Amino acid sequence: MLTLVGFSASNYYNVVKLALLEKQLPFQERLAWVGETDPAASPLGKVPYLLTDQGPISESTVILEYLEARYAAHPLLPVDPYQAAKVRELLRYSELHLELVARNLYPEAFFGGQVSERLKEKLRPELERHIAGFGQLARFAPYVAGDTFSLADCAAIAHLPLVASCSKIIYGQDLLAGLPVRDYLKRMGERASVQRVEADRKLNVAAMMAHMGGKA
Ligand SMILES: N[C@@H](CCC(=O)N[C@@H](CS)C(=O)NCC(=O)O)C(=O)O
Repeated sequence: MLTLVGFSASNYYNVVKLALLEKQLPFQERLAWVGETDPAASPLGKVPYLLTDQGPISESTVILEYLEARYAAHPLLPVDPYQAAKVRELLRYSELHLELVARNLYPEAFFGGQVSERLKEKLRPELERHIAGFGQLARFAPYVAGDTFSLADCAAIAHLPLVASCSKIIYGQDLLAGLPVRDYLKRMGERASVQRVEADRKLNVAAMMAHMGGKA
């Protein structure tokens, strides 16, 4: 049995959870907050990680690749190598060029901290440029990479809402508003997998705030 370790408020955790649900794989979840992870499984203390019958794997995209290679049913990557590369490209853009840049703003946007004005000013044009690049590649027709649900959707569904809401909070403007992201996310919200992840996320955000409050 596969075990996904981490917490449901984590967008990276949810990328993998969406893939597990979409592939209809049996799995269990084990709650581990940051600071409670197993260093043998995730040396940098990050979530998620996956426990498999052969051992643990950390890093969400590596876990996705493992699941695709190991479990052929309900594929989330096209067979054609070029089309598969285009899916991976979009996945990489949403993770590396959108989420990881926006993540610098999360302390102020979501956790009551502060980010310097200098950093905010530096990040805005970077985010705008990266969003334009992402927009050039994304299809939203109806899925982010085209006509088939793919790994790129697992990433987009988990990451794009955070990029949108944090840019709105920090800059007073949803920097993704020029792309059809809202309609896309609404469409994706009709899927059972997304509904489960979203319900679990909401419950876990409340638990996470209580957990963090307890630590302060
Ligand atoms: N590159 C990692 C990123 C995972 C990540 O940053 N997870 C966050 C929670 S959303 C975390 O564990 N943060 C704690 C830390 O970085 O120490 C992946 O794709 O799995």
